[in-house]
Amino acid sequence: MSDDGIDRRTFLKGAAAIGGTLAAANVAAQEAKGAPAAKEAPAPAAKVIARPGSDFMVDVIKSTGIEFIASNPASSFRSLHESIVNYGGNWKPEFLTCMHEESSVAMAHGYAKAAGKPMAILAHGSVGLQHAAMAVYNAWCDRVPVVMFAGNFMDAAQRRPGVEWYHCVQDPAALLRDFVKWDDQPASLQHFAESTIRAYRLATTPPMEPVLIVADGMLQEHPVEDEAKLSIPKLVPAAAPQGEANALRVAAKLLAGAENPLIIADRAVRSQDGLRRMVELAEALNAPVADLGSRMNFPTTHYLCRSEDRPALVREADAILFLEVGDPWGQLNSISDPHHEYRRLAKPDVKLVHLTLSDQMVKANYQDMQRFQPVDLAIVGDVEATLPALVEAVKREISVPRRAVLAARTEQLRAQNRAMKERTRSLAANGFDASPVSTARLSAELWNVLKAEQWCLADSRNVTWSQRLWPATEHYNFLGHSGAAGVGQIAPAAVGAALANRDKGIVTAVLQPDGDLMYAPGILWTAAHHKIPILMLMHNNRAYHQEVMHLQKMAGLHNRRMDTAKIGTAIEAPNIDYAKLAQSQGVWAEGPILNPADIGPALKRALAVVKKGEPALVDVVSQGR
Ligand SMILES: Cc1ncc(C[n+]2csc(CCOP(=O)(O)OP(=O)(O)O)c2C)c(N)n1
Ligand SMILES: [Mg+2]
Repeated sequence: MSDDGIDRRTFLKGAAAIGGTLAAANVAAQEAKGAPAAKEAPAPAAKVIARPGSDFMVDVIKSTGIEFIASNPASSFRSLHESIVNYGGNWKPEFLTCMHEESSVAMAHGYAKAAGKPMAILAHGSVGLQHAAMAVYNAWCDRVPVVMFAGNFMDAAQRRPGVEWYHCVQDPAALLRDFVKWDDQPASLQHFAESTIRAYRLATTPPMEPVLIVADGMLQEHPVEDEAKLSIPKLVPAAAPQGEANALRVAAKLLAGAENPLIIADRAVRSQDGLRRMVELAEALNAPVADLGSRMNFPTTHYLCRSEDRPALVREADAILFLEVGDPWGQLNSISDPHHEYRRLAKPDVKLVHLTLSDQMVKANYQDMQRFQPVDLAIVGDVEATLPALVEAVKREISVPRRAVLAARTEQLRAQNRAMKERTRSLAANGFDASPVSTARLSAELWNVLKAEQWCLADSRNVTWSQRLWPATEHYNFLGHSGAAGVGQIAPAAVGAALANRDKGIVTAVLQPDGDLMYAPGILWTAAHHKIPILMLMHNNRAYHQEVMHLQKMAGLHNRRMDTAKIGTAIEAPNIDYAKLAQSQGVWAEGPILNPADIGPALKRALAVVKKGEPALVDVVSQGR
């Protein structure tokens, strides 16, 4: 520990000459929240730095309004860490202890989708970012903002010998550069201020993406030299890019004149207003909507919601409007697996319009751009920002007689919607009382306890029944999925979402796959420690089930035995006791449950815990997917 080490704050109590008022205000705010009062001052250190650069960094971070900073602690940012908790009063941002850097970033991923604004993470520039990488990639593919800071000592002459060298890196961001929107390694405090504000604005301007700022260790630990010369630029959010007016007019004409128009939405909507505009657009055209589910794009209660009929609708369509669809080619074609046979679903002459920002965010190495799909009209624009003008353009194109023609479709569309729901309900009824428990039963039991609440389901891809069957009308109901299907994201992202929803009275739940939780189960401790009320219902199929299916498929292809498909894919012998895993980390938990009749009562008890503001887990031994 260096001389000016960990105790300087309490020693200086009240004497922090510069910025003292802000510090005092923050401490007062923290004490008002019930935080413990400062302990007795220890003996003074030999040399004191009253205003380290990291205090100024905290001022910069505070100026963005970021409320939380998730981190696994590390010496490359020890000064910044100390400034956050003492100078900043551990309040906006509040330090969240994570047990893995992947958890920090995935938490921030879920938080951003639920909060509609980013939070920060803090990591070692070397080993920390290496751990964080997959979660950053998930956020990148999901177009979600995360503001990342990394510690590093750039000046080799100042590094402590030994471990600090292993933990320093010439260019920390190199590791992530293929999947962050921007990064910088500032050389001065003023540079840090400007780059942090720039990074925040870039991250939150659609297409939203993660950004990384390196906080140099010497800049953090050295005193601020000339405070009067430092300034923090004002953060002004940029207006999102809107599709060009003429192009919207052409699109509107094409859609209004189509006999079988279809809207396919993916990462389209992020607010209730956006959801309302989607309904206006669909109703104006009386066109069915297939929601691919990366966001909550359309109310599932609306008769035009036809997500499950998508292949049939694609086959019939003479015009398709893609709204920020990650994989348009994949909507029009299918490839059989494992034989790789290509089949075109759509008509050869279907007219295609794509409103998207995807062309603005392409890099060469990672292939999240998907197969190239030519379209008749490509419009560069953010869907949410463009919807009002698009709705107006569509309404202008529809004459009174045309409106009557479109209205005549309603009865058939309603009947098709009812038939779709009926099919899904009867599929869900299969094996409803089975043990291990069916995924449809898991979803139904969860709905039973959530239906009286304002609710959010943090992941809606691993088990799809909820999105297919639950009546959802609010933009916060379904948060979509990880983006890149990098496993290990669901649990921490759900905890991040629950943190964002905590003060809004929204109950956050997750159907939690076992394999996903076991990547970094310490997220349970983070939820308990920080009192984050997540309702976790384990989808414990005791397997990496998707991989079981892949092995079976390969065995079928090779005409070989299938009973070996469990080797390397089953998570049994021994079975993991998830209730104990959770309890050992301070989380209320029950299970393992085998009888489906026991799920409902356990979930009721769990909900009571969650409504008290704490996490709860119910472990159910369940079927594949
Ligand atoms: C980081 C990472 N490693 C491996 C995979 C391959 N993979 C895809 S699905 C899956 C199984 C996940 O198991 P679980 O979370 O329990 O979900 P289940 O398939 O059982 O529903 C794995 C390992 C991946 N997608 N990401
Ligand atoms: Mg599993």
